[in-house]
Amino acid sequence: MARLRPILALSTPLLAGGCFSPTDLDDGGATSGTGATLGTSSSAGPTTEDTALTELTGPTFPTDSSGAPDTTAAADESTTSSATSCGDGQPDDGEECDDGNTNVGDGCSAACMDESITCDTALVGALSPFQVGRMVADGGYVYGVPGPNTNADGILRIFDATDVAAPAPLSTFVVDPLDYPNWHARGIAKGGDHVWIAGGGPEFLSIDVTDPALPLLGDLDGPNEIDGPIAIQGDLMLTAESVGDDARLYDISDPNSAMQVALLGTAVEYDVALHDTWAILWGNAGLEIHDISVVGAPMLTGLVAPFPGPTERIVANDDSIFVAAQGGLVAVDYSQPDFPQIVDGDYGPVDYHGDLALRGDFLYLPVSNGVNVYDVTDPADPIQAGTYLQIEAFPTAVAIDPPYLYLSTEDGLRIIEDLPGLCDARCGNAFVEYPEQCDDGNLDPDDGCDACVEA
Ligand SMILES: [Ca+2]
Ligand SMILES: [Ca+2]
Ligand SMILES: [Ca+2]
Ligand SMILES: [Ca+2]
Repeated sequence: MARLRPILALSTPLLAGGCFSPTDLDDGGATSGTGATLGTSSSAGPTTEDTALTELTGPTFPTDSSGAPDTTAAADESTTSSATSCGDGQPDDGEECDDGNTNVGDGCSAACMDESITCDTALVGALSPFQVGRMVADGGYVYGVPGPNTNADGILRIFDATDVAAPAPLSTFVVDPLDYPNWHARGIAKGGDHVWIAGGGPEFLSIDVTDPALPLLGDLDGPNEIDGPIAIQGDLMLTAESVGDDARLYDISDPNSAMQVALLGTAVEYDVALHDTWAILWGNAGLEIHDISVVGAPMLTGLVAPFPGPTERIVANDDSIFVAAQGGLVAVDYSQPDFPQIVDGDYGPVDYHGDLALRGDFLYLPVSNGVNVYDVTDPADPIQAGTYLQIEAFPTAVAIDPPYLYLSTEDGLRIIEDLPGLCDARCGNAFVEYPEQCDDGNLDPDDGCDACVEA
């Protein structure tokens, strides 16, 4: 079940540009074969593949004392062969493997790509119990707070997932409960070495997690008895009140001394987002889009109101804002920020969505037993790019720290890898990965599948 990271780590240099390019490769074939013998995969035929690849690391290609393949014996052949030498039994530059043939389905494709390395979604780690309602993940650590849907305390919990196969609780941080008896941390964000939390009690606080095992108080403002969301982008932090009537923009270039630079918003705000020069608020007044290109003088530019609510979470990219609402997902096109429009898009069955994640044009949408992934390049025409629906519990929070997606569910933490947007398709590995239309294992353009596009 668990797949070894060294396999994908090796493949990383191959991924730029999406499809296979022989010039992108160094001589990683033999090492790749070694990795494949250690891992397991749900792709077709791993057993025979592993056997074939194991042979590559054996006597056929002895290595010298430095571990590099000894290519002396094949030198004459190499100098006389064409640029395409896949199938000659020699793992040349540009080949991940070469099993001496150009057959597909035996572990080494006709393009000499390792067929066991695929964007084949897998659960790689789990931890239970794991009680958070909002979380961020960064550098192998997961930071969680109770969030809006639990009646829990104001404790920040930090988990060590540097070994994704064995995530474990690491440390906790809590403000003095005598000072803040009803602290209910709702929002969490991370910038640099600090985690920022918004919640009842302090308006916000920053926690230095340079050493995640020893979280230290950075800054604290309040008490304002609010229960709000929070967003960070660069040196800016935006937080809001869910019982008050404004949102506040802070300069956090000194994370131990946040400076308020602007007030914005016109109503109770349930969630906030920062993207590029836009501050986006969702609240009683609807969806507000503020231009913060002059941070000290934000300007309300666009408004969508009234809005179907209530809402738990908003996320934004260059053109779109996605709103996780009770009743389903709503997409708003704000490519014209002064004229934002709700767009109709089919984002699967109407479901309750507690959280959302967005990475580039890929939207990760928790559903009742897992997560769906959509390519939202056109928010009105989302393309379901992948899915992981093998969790018998409802996800309450989601976070991304590539190459992993972290899901907090009713029965614990799940760590999932190789979802679209986190794993780049490789044309020629004989495995159809989004957005490929086909992959016949070769790079031959004249056989109906050319560059993984159906001819
Ligand atoms: Ca070769
Ligand atoms: Ca082969
Ligand atoms: Ca492929
Ligand atoms: Ca082809």
